[in-house]
Amino acid sequence: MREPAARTDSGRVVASFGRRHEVRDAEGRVWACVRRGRQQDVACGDLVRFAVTAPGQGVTEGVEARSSLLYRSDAFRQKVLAANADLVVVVVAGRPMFREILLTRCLAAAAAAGIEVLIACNKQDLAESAEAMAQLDYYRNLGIRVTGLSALHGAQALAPYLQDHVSILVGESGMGKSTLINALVPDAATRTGELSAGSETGRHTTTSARWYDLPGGGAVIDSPGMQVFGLQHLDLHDLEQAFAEFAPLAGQCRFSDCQHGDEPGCRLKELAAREPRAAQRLVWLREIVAENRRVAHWERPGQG
Ligand SMILES: Nc1nc2c(ncn2[C@@H]2O[C@H](COP(=O)(O)OP(=O)(O)OP(=O)(O)O)[C@@H](O)[C@H]2O)c(=O)[nH]1
Ligand SMILES: [Mg+2]
Ligand SMILES: [Zn+2]
Repeated sequence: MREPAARTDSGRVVASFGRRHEVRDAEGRVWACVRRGRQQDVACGDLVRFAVTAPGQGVTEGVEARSSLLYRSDAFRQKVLAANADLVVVVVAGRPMFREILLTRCLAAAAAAGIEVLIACNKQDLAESAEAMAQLDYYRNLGIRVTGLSALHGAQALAPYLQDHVSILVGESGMGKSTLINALVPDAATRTGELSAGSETGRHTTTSARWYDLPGGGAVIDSPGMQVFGLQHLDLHDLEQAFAEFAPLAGQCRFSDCQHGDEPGCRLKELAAREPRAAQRLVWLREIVAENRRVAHWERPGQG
């Protein structure tokens, strides 16, 4: 008699925590899975195949080809944020005031991953949001969509952007990503209430990415707030293309290998001389390049 084949199943990764992840199968059952040893990273949003090892448990054997992959990377490791998303919503706010350098890095990561972006300026009920919205005019003029809303008073303003998309909310801690999820997804509240590791602070900081189906169609992924956003996987050419004001100028400097530093005839510096915000963003772009020079060659993760 032959051994019965080991049972395998497939599903969507709805939460990921390092080597462990939760996979939801076609019947809606959730499996606690672990990836094999040195296998590639598994991201929230991935479609995976897994071998059943025990009731409710499995080992992930393979990841289906991804339509997109958003990740950040530093000198030591890459961190996959979400797979198969087609919209990155960068959540900012006026209190605490968002840091523009992180917004810039989030936008660059999304552009490099080929994913549409939306900037959601939350906490419009607070007076400080006027200053935040004013700062965002520059991005609006670059053609990036910006919307203001207050998660505490409902997230309806966001719903039309999210409908039928797979979106990921990213941004600094405390901007209101999880509060937005709670406003958008009726039964989410119980699950966003996890306390942070330093739970004596009583703050409900999100510690892992999690997928939520939207009642009207589509899904939205909550993600942990970030302090830093490494872009070691992007080279100068990628970055030129990922900064909307510089992309049209790329390749037009006098020297074809221009680093946009002290070289004469630099088109990016010419723009920076006219536009202070572009000057600031060019400094940030060059900082990323300098960071990347300090580390060895970085392997890009595959698209699946
Ligand atoms: N006034 C005001 N406060 C808000 C609004 N949205 C969220 N907050 C508050 O901002 C704080 C942080 O909200 P969270 O939703 O936990 O922020 P987060 O972006 O998920 O933070 P991390 O999980 O740490 O990344 C909470 O105290 C919320 O009540 C808003 O629209 N207006
Ligand atoms: Mg959160
Ligand atoms: Zn140049």
